[in-house]
Amino acid sequence: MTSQEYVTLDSAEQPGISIEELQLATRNHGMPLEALRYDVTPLGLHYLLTHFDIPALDPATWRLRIGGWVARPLTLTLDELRARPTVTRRVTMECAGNGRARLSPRPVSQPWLLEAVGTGEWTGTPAADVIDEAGVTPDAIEVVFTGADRGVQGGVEHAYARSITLDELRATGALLAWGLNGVALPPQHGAPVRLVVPGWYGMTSVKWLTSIDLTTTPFDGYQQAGSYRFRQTPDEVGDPVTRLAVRSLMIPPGIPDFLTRRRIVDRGTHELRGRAWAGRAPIAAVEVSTDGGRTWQGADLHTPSDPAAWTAWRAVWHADAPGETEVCCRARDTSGNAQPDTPSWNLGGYAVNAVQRVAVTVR
Ligand SMILES: Nc1nc2c(c(=O)[nH]1)N[C@H]1C(S)=C(S)[C@@H](COP(=O)(O)O)O[C@H]1N2
Ligand SMILES: [Mo]
Repeated sequence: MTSQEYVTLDSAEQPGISIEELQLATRNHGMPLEALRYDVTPLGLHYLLTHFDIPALDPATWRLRIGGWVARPLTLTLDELRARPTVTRRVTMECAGNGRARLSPRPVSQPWLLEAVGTGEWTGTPAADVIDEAGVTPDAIEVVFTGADRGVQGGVEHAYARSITLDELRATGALLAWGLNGVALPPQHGAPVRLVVPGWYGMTSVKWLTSIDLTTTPFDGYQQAGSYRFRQTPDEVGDPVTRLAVRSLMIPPGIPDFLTRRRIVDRGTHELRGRAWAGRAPIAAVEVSTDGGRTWQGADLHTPSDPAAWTAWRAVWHADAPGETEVCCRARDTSGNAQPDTPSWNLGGYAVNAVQRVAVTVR
């Protein structure tokens, strides 16, 4: 069954959020959209997604093992890793499930509305260089990154692990990161060391790294083969979820109503501001609509501080007519990928990047 329907949360047909979903939502917070004002998301405002429990790793005894199809398996301490060439990059990270909570039927998982995004200033060393030091053997095609956190999902007990092909790993400039926004990685973001893969959905950026293994066959762990695939039915194999779909979000204008979050703005001229990002090509354009999507105007773009970081945009809104309206934004990238008006449904609720719509009362 496929439903393309997109409902709002106050619709009578939308079944309520379950206690299980609430349990996940209180553990995994989003970035309040007013924090789109910061190019680098302040610590504590970056979204969080942790499948199991945050593990306790002692930086003094922590080791990173690099093995599998390598010529010289390595075991590195944190000090040895930190002594390597250091890179700091601004990377926009987004959870693949961002936007799934408004799908109907709603995929039961972390019920993200739109806030599962943030931009960190990540400090680390290129993952490909460490792997090259271990010596990639000719048959190796993939790199499996394993975290210290364990749990059961889909009936399978496993440590959180994801793979990426060697070619993609090199192309993205992925980092083994020990720093975030100038401080040591906080526990919730993967201390002491995590992977950060620019341009890819967050699930690839494995936290609490313990091992890196080169393989000659595609990885079939739960988080790779059982999850993060575009499927309409559970028995399909489905294409894997990979790079970030193009998306723009705005700082909700005016002031909110506490419970409904409906916005209230005074008649007059307002600046609409937000950010846009895409994992396949740079942002080419952002447009805003202040009449619910009937007419659109171009926004001014600001060149991103890093190719992997979001693009700031702004537009002017002359809010002349009192009453109810919807303010919307949409982006497209230089390859012509654009945000759809309505999302396409998939079983996991991945890459749901439809146009953002914010209900506003002009008074
Ligand atoms: N070890 C481990 N790594 C993980 C996860 C996890 O649960 N365990 N969650 C992934 C997912 S789905 C996302 S979206 C990002 C979130 O990173 P953050 O919590 O630092 O924002 O981490 C990824 N890395
Ligand atoms: Mo995620």
